[in-house]
Amino acid sequence: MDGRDMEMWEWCHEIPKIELHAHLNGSIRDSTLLELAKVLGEKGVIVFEDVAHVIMKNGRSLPECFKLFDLYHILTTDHETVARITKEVVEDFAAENVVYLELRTTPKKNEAKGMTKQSYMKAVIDGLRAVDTVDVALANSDSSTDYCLEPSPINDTQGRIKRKKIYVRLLLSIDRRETTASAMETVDLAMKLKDYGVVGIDLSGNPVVGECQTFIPALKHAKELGLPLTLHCAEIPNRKEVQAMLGIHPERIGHACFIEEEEWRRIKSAKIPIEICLTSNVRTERFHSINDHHFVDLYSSKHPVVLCTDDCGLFSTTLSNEYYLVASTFGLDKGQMFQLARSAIEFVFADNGVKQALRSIFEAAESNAI
Ligand code: 6MZ
Repeated sequence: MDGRDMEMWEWCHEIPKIELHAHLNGSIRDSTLLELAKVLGEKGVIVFEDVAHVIMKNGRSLPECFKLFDLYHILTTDHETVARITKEVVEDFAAENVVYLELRTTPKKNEAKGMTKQSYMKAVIDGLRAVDTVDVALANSDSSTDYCLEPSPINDTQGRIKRKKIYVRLLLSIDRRETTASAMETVDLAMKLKDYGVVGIDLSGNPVVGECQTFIPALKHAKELGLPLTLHCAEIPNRKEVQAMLGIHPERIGHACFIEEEEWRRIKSAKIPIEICLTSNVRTERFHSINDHHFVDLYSSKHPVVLCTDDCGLFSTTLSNEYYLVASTFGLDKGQMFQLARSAIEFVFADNGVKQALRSIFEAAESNAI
């Protein structure tokens, strides 16, 4: 990296950013995964050396990723660990100046650990409350207004940053492997947890598994309840599924790697924002290189897009890195990059009060950044 690249790299780290597509279990620190694997290795549940090798491997196909998630879920199946990884993931995003994080996770049942979908989510919320290196603005369970656990201002009177602050909201994921009844349970749980910062529903999971008729009823149920939807769409070619998904009018879609012309027309006329996950798509071989990614066409045609990490642990990336990749690959200047980061405010699922707060954060940062 030469001096100019380094300067851009640092700039991408410094600017405020919004993360809208991050899976909790895909965002765990490698060091934490290794530590958890070591404990399970000592208990004889897994063979540590085999697992460590898989965790540290660089570059994975899409099927390998889903095998790895099954392994991650073995490592993270108790309430204490779920709370710990949530806390760490939020702290890591805040450390790179993510000011709003919509974190998604699949509520899980595990009878052996006394875990229900609801107790899993309680552990996630406990993890958010345990964050202490930065201020976390969560939804207040007593009223619809935000509260900050330690309400210190972002800037002191001289405008210097005192303590970082991050708004966090949650999306509950439905895994494509689930039954309709289980998916419905997740939607009902999301409604129940609205006062705790749950703002919508995600559909994710291995795209080669499952049939859309199993999860579509639950997504329609979410829509009827007024919960916004973001769907993993066209990670592999599957026209029938893409059409079914567009039929329920999702508020956002993720990936959109294999979309036919006709469906693009529908997406573009409805202006559905696309969550762009560059590193994830290239690592899982959806595209040969970043240069071939559809980001550039969407950006050029002014279609709403937001840069995201997907699984920053699994793919060894950060949101700052995703911004740097766009600037260095497609030659966007600082003004364009800042505007790209700021435009994501309009696609968040949080309420207008949060959007307004985010607008102020970007406005305050603009004069220093450009
Ligand atoms: C589809 C993905 C994904 O929910 O246990 N997930 N689903 N495509 C992807 N692209 C690579 N990355 C992650 O986080 C892990 C789960 O998120 C979904 C998978 O269902 C995975 O098991 P949580 O916190």
